[in-house]
Amino acid sequence: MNRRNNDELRVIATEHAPDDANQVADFTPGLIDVGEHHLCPGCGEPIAIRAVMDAIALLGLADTCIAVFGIGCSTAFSNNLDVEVLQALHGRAPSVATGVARVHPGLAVFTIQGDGDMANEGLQEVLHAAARGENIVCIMLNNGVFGETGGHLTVTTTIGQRTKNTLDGRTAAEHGHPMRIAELLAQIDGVGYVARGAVNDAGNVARTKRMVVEAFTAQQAGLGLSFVEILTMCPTGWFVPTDEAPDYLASTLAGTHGVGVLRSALEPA
Ligand SMILES: Cc1ncc(C[n+]2csc(CCOP(=O)(O)OP(=O)(O)O)c2C)c(N)n1
Ligand code: SF4
Ligand SMILES: [Mg+2]
Repeated sequence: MNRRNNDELRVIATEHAPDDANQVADFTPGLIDVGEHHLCPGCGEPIAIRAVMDAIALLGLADTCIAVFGIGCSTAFSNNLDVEVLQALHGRAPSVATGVARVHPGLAVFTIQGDGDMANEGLQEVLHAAARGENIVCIMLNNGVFGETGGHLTVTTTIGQRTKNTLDGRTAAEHGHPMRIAELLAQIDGVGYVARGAVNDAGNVARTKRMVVEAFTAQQAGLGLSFVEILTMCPTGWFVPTDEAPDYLASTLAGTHGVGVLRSALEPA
């Protein structure tokens, strides 16, 4: 496979981004079969995955990428994607991705995991993959709950956040402190890019897509592990009305897990 260098990828990304954002004809996602899925109305995960797919399409990586999914609500959505997909056991996606990337170093190998999957069930997997500098992109969809199994707390649940087993809100004294996964990974040598986005409004969706483009750009340039955490709405697991979930995300998760680029080995544009 021909690898594109940083500059070529940046040209592709900047040439397409401004116009595409305004063309109604381009609203149909290229790499998502928009047929039925059974995620809840108002769920942020399909929006986040669309941002990932749009970034892949933009960089021309659709035919040379492999997704490795963890276990969570997003897992079923992998059936809607027009890219190659592998399924990992709970928490193990970075290790599966490591194997694929080492056998096929020319591919754009990436993981999609929830916060429970990556940070509770398998935190060591991503930490060690980062320390080894595996040339993969890891995406964590962070809704602060184990959504698929009923909305109980994870290690990213914020102080005061109501979950199925913290009905009066998480307290540090009883349930421990939340962990900031992007900040944790940003300290590790071997990491080429770390950012945290969100999908609770249009501006954040656009920003998140740019982060994913940068993450894959770093991966294509061989800069080591790239990580993008994406804050997503889970109205069902949060027990909030669907239309209140975007604001709830801003007032809970985003207060602890701040949006922005935390580390980048890419040369400034
Ligand atoms: C080894 C193992 N433990 C537990 C489960 C049950 N399980 C399936 S999905 C899930 C929650 C995943 O939560 P998260 O990763 O945050 O994804 P979300 O559903 O919130 O998108 C759990 C605990 C499992 N499938 N395998
Ligand atoms: S439970 Fe939450 S994460 Fe799962 S599909 Fe519903 S809204 Fe999305
Ligand atoms: Mg979750």
